[in-house]
Amino acid sequence: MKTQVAIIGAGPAGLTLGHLLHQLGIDSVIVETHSREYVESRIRAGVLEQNTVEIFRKLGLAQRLDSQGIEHHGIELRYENTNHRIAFQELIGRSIWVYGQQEVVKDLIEARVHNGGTILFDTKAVLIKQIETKKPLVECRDLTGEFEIECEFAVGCDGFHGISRSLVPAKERKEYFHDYPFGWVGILSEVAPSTEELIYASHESGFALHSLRSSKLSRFYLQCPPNDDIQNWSDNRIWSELHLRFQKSGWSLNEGPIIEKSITPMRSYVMDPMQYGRLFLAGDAAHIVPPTGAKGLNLAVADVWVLAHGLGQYFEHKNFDELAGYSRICLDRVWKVMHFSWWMTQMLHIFPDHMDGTARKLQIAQLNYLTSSSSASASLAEQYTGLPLNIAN
Ligand code: RFL
Ligand code: PHB
Repeated sequence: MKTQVAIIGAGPAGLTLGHLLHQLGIDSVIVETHSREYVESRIRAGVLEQNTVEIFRKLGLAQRLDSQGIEHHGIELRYENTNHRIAFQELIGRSIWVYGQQEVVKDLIEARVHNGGTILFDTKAVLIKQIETKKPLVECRDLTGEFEIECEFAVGCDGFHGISRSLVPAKERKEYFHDYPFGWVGILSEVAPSTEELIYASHESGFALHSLRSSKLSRFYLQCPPNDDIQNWSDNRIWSELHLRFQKSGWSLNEGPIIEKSITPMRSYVMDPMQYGRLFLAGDAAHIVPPTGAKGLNLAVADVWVLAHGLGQYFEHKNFDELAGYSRICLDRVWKVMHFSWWMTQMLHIFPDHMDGTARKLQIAQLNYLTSSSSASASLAEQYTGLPLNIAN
């Protein structure tokens, strides 16, 4: 098999890249180790930045997003039994959209199939060879056996547990790991949301987040100890912690059947550079951030936006300059987003060494400043709704 760009992974990064390249007339093949059903049902992100929505609209991929996604003009910060709204539209004139990652993935796959683009499901990339040459080879395995994809560029969009990153020689890369001393219990419940906007709650018992997927489906997260077991979280315990952490007089939380629950570790990772030879990395394959800033999917889309532009320049004008700047341009954004995600996380969670009381007082002071200063609120709004997208710097 032969193509211009071989893409490993049919998550948001790989699928969006496939569409961006298609629009530029560049041929690509996407290989995905799981089945279509599996990738379409994986419950993950829920918040899209305005930039991400605009890219999907430009690609003609936003019909369902525009009819079923919910535009939000702000978020609520809740602490000490009080609600404080950060009004994105009033502060900076921008919004976010609540639309589940699996819906994004469904839309992108459907449009790819409709455009006649190739996605090989149930096909694992086992090795990418010759990345230092002009003809990389992706070695794949499916149910029938092994085969190779000959390409001009290989792009690792294979997530945090993929193979691509490890193919960059250790001496050529620097890695930045951070583990946070807690995780998140995430649940999906068949119940009408008790709020119109997302609520980020900081409580002495730990962080909690009220998100949603539709008028009938609510999504919640609760801070839990690191390496906790989901067996420790009965439905009763989950609801009682949610009531406690969101408590505010005059407000009540609707309960309903819990249809999914799992635990996510909280950590961050960055690999620098995000390219080696003719192998490029995008999305979670190159970096992950704690989900408190709702940034992972959006960062993946921002990466491939830059990459597609560089590949466009290369295939149209044989100009390698933009591709050569890929890593530098992306990492500038990645570190700003890492900082935002860390900042939201440290402000809202209870850390195990917060026992002396000073750290909590400092958190409350930080929250009081943020919610009373329009400059500080605008800074949060600017980062949450998405920093401008640069394709060159
Ligand atoms: P993905 O989505 O992990 O996709 C990678 C794909 O590659 C496939 N793969 C392979 N295919 C072939 N051969 C191989 N050898 C392969 N190895 C792997 C995998 O099967 C998979 O299909 O990475 P991508 O595309 O970079 O997208 C990243 C996002 O999925 C991720 O950043 C977000 O889900 C993070 N995230 C959030 N991001 C947001 O922007 N907004 C949010 O509100 C938000 N909330 C979240 C989140 C992540 C969470 N968890 C579960 C970590 C909430 C949570 C709880
Ligand atoms: C979600 O709806 O899944 C979600 C929302 C906001 C976050 C993280 C996850 O910060």
